[in-house]
Amino acid sequence: MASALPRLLVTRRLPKAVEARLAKAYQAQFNADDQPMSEADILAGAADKDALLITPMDKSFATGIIARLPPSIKIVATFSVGHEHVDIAAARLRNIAVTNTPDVLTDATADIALLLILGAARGASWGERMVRDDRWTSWSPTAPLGFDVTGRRLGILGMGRIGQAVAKRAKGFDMELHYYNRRPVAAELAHGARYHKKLDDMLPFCDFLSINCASTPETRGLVNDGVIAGLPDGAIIVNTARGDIVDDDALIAALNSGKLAAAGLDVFRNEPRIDPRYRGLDNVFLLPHLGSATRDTRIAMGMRAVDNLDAFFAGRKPGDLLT
Ligand code: 8YV
Repeated sequence: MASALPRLLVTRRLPKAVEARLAKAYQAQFNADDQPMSEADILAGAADKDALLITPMDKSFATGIIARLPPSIKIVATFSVGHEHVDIAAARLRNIAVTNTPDVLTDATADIALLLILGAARGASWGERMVRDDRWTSWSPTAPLGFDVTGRRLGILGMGRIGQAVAKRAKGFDMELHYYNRRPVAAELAHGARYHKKLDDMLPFCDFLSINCASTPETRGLVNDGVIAGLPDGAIIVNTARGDIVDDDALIAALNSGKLAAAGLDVFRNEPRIDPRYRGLDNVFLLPHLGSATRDTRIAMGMRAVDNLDAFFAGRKPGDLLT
């Protein structure tokens, strides 16, 4: 007799505990070798399924696959807070529910923003390479030198959950905090940060600019030549949000000219095939999209995605419904 469990395609390997829970409650097809699935693979796997559990690397959900999904698909759960890779309007048209995984990765991602601030300012990348490559020949009072973090000014672009968690941490470094957001947040969530109604108004106050907004049509390419020009000379930009919010040409030119002292980047346009020019720069601290990459956080993200699926198939509204 056919199982009555909902049929689910999972496009990437997930933490063991998450797959174990899915295996009990779903007729789940897992991606055993964890190779990213092509659009054709996903369509083939979706053919007899009720649900899909995807990740931000499944970019075809923003570029037309939703219209071609079989009618059996009722819900797409993404293992991420970001959902720029899912065409929500197309899902609505097909009456397909879409969910994400907010909250559970806020702290881990904010921790990485602080790591980028410290790493970019203090030269963690060149320092580490100097030690590894055996190029550390003597201690010197004058070189190599980085920049202070404590007591300096931080501008937060996007004061959602992660931006707020960055502010909370930066307060511990006695930073003077500023933020730009479409709307001001409640005072207790701002951690003393001063609100700027316009991004341009905040820029002169940013010794550091932390990008924490979602990638949307409005924010793509937002950090461009003009925005960088508005920052104080020697400012530092860090990005834990999405690579496409930054104009790579503008950022790289400013890092080369010295307009910006440094940058810390955890996310990139077209990652993992990043703009190769970043690799040649000494004043960048680069990480491979580690924002949520802790064992506990990835389990929590998976469990959150399963909670959403469970709610949906139990006839309840999923907690993180986007449609
Ligand atoms: C993860 C992220 O790398 O949640 C997001 O939007 O960018 C990161 O937490 C990603 O979700 C892994 O699937």
